[in-house]
Amino acid sequence: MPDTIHVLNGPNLNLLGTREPAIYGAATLADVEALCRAACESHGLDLVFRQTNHEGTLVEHIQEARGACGIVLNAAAYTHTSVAVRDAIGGCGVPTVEVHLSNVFAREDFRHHSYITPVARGVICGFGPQSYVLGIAALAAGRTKPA
Ligand code: CA2
Repeated sequence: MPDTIHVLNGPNLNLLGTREPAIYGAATLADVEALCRAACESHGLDLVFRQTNHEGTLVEHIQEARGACGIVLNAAAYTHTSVAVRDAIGGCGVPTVEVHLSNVFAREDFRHHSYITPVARGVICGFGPQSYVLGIAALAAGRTKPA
């Protein structure tokens, strides 16, 4: 468990690669998972990769990551709305990198505010699926080595 990264995805990300390719690219969520799996393998880490369209389920996925070495979180629209997701991250004690496929700061004003950022270790956005790979690398680099 301490050598596991949880990559958690929020609403509508199951549709990746099927619509809005100009914003989100052509990769599917399965493609993103494959990239994350390869990145974790290269760092000697196990991967749990999950997606949900439901806020409460995302909170449960965060709670279930307790004891992991890190969370890479794309909370999608809940980034901009959810105190519950923020509280779950703040309370779980797992270093979390907030990621976004798109550059949220180059988009609508309502995407400039994140409830997650204040409780995240850092934020990576705008690099498509590579945002996830960079998030995994950041967590692997900051990992406490076992004694
Ligand atoms: O850029 C990101 O990764 C976002 O987290 C994606 C969210 C958006 O609400 C955030 O502001 C930024 C939206 C995910 C919806 O993904 C879709 C993918 C294909 C088709 C429709 C939606």
